[in-house]
Amino acid sequence: MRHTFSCIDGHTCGNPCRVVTGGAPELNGESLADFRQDFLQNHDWVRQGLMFEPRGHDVMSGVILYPPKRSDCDIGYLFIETSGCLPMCGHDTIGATTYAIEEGLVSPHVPGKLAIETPAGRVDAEYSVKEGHVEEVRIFNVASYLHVSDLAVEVEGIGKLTFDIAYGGNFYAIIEPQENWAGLDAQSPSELVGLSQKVRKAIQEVTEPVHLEDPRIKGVSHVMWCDSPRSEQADARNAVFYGDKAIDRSPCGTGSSARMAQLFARGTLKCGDHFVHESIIGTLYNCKVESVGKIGEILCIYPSIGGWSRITGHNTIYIDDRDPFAHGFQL
Ligand code: PYC
Repeated sequence: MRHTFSCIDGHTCGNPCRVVTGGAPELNGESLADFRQDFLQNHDWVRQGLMFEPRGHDVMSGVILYPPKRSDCDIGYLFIETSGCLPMCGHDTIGATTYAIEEGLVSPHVPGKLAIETPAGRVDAEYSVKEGHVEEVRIFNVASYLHVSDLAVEVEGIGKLTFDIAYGGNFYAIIEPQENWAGLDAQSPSELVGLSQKVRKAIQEVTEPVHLEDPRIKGVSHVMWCDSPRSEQADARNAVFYGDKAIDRSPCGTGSSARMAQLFARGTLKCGDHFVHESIIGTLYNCKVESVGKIGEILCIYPSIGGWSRITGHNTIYIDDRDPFAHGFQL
């Protein structure tokens, strides 16, 4: 049997975004968070086939569009990438919103605004259109907070590394330049991948953060390496490691949210402050601490992230059961 998936391919500030508009499985549950569980348990071959080689690659990432389960949302996004299904993904939300609007796949209740159900909760987007194309998207992300600060791990071949953990839709280990890590320019991107694999494993062995409200969201999946900016427009630069071998080419939406939550908790950022984050390839997100709240006793921020995305093509992808690599492979 041959399974056919209609996809729109593109990239957000350099990072790939494959949006699946047709062929996706029907899912069970009362929310996109339930859909994520059903998909992972019963349909994960779809993700593997669309994300892994030979149809995808190590950095591939995307979204499957679903009608929302929440009555206050216009559309639902299920995130797929090489490591699994993220609760939330910033660059994919900017991408899927751009493509869904440009291709007329959704009718927002309020023009210029899209209410999105994600597995991590409701995310809102505002977009501007010029000559039929979406110029920019600003996403209003889920509550983001510092989980813990000043943890340390001993990493073989590197020594002691200190880090904070913050949540911005995924849990991030946030590592700043220090005695045993000189910063982003001290190694090549492929060396950074190798370093990140070791560091994330060491961190996962010592701690497993669990989301304050949804215990299905847990564990440090991403490592954010921080540095000072190269661009005069930026406040900071980062490289986010995700999956097994990926460094985000965009400035990372959920990572920027986590970083702002950390800087807010430290007193470096205040409510209303802007924060421009630069990626490893020099693309920028214009972020802001929109408001402040509490989850239980924990102080959180509501960040927004502004960025752009462009369609690179339409892609009809086949997964043929006779293909020995129907479900892809990873080296
Ligand atoms: O933009 O949130 C993001 C993201 C997560 C992983 C790659 N990009």
